[in-house]
Amino acid sequence: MVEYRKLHLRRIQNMEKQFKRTTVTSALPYANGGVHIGHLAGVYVPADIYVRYLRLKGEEVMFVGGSDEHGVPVTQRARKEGITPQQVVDRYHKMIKDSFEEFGISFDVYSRTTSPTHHKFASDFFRKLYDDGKLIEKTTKQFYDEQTGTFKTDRDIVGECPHCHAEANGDQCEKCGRDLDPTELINPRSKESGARLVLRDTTNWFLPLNDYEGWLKQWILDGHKEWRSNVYGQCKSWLDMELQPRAMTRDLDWGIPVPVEGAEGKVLYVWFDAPIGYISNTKELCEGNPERWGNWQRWWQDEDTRLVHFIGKDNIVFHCIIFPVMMKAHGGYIMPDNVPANEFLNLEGDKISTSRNWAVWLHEYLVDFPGKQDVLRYALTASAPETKDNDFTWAEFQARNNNELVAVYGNFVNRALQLTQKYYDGIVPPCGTLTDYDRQTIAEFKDVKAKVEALLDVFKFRDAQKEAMNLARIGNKYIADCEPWKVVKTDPERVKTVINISLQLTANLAIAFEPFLPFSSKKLYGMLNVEALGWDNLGSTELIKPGHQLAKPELLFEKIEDEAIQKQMDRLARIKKENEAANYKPADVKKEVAYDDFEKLDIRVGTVLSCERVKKSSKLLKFEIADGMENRTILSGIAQYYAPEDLVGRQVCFIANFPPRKMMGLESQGMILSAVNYDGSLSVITPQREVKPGSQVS
Ligand code: B3M
Ligand code: ZN
Repeated sequence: MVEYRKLHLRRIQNMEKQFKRTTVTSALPYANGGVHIGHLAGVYVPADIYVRYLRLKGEEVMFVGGSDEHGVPVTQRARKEGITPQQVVDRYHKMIKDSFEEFGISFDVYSRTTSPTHHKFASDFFRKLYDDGKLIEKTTKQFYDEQTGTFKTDRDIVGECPHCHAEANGDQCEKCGRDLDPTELINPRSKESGARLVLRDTTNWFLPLNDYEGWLKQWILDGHKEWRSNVYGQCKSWLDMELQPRAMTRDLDWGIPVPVEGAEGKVLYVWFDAPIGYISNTKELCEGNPERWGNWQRWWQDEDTRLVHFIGKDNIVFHCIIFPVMMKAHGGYIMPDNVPANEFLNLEGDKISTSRNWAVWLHEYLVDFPGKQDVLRYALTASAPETKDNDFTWAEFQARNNNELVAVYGNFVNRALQLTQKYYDGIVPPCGTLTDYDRQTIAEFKDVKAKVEALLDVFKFRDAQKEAMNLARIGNKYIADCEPWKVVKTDPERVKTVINISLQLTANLAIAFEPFLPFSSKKLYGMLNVEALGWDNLGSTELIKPGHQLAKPELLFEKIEDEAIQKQMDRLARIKKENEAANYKPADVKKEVAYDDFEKLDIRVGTVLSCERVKKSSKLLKFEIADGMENRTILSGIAQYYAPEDLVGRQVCFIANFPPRKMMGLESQGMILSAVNYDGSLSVITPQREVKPGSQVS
């Protein structure tokens, strides 16, 4: 309890100011692919929990989302598929929007940065900075592809890494992990045409971040010490290095045209327009329903509004430094009050990667686990990467479902509802005199509201969800200790009290879990036959009135069987193999040898007369080989890759002039040749046409 009080106090100290409303944004995903569990765990589930929590408390809040539809990743995908960028974003915007809806991510607006409202808004924003002299014009040398007649951005350039000599992108080498500048690459080439690139002069507009350093230091380093340490730390390390002017325009043809005379063929930098998307999407929502939302300025320019950005850690600099400087330079905007960025979620020990398909895609998950949105929400929050990178494993997913949702939450609710059905035909019994134990139990669960709030207020979603689950643990213990199924025979009045308290606890669970597991709470309210209960009721013991008729109980969660998990593991194993095969690079060629040296080896073809496993060895097969002479025995370590009977009658190649060698007490008179596949598996070499046993290989 002490810990929670401390948290709460910290929160209150930070909130010297009382805000009237909250604008919550979550990163706009690039519309060049689907949504995977990494996105959900890192950004959208925590943002949604937070927003649902504020709404439940009756606070005024707007949840803004949308697709980021400009930028190089979109044009790359279009090129790969031979379609236009607009076709790419149309497809993925819909897919992403549908996934969010299905998982209950409750945006008030989900729009897109190709919308006319956004184009105009972002363009005007830029123009104001330009007119006010807040941008600097600079001519720099950029790589140019003479074949396509276009400038290339970092990610559209490949070349040899100057450090490890692997093939690397213009901005980073995946092999050695170093950040690169495209001018460092050896032999820089265009990803699009493969042409060698040349440097050419080009003019762009830069935001002088360095002019805002003092202000940033004061605002963040002095003013926001309460930010998560990963966020604060990243800001500090940026601010400790000297900030540089940063280009806000690009020589590209996909994006919002730069609204300046003579800037034809240039567009706004995607990281300039994307965060403005939060504002233009707000505007779109407000203009669609001004009675409900008021004007957009209320949400972005009113000092009484609190702005919170949910993002992943790779977006920290954009949301804590660049976007705030843009808004500061423009003038009139509020600054983010908090930026609860998460670290990364890995999948089965490996970094999630769209290009390697190493991900669990939401639309695929729903095919395999229909109706189980809350299970994924629960598992992802339980292992949310709040303070460090975390790992999603299917085994843990199954355990979270079976041992927590089913065995704790579901089990308690099911017992409470089933017993009411069995003893009282589903009619809520009255609560009689309380025992000390009842009082103690009630006292325990009365605390939960303060605990969950203290944690949610400081964005500790994992711990907050644990507290909600703890409520179900209290319930399970209570019912198990009270043993109503025994007591019913001796003291039926007592059972009424136990069931009543259990039902009040059940209703409390529906409230406490509502921000986390909205689908399950809805279902539970249905079984309790009540409308959703407000957050303020959390901790109350008078939520379900005696005499109230419950609906028919159903299971809240179902066990997930091993087969379903195995299917997912098989899928990942298949993807891993495909990736290994796709990335296979043959080993370097060995040092040169003279033909004479080759000639010293006597390689021959033989026919397998018999083949069997060597006892006590998992690797060795014993061959009898017809070699045109006296026949010979050869041992070969390929038992993992062949059934012995399949090799009988086949021809193989072997080295005939190795000295005999003892293995496992047997003598081997030569060596059978095999090809080593990319994954280390072996495949014996067979002549393409049958030849006489003993034929030489040359
Ligand atoms: N689309 C990058 C990302 O998805 C970017 C976020 C924009 S938020 C304004 O990681
Ligand atoms: Zn490298």
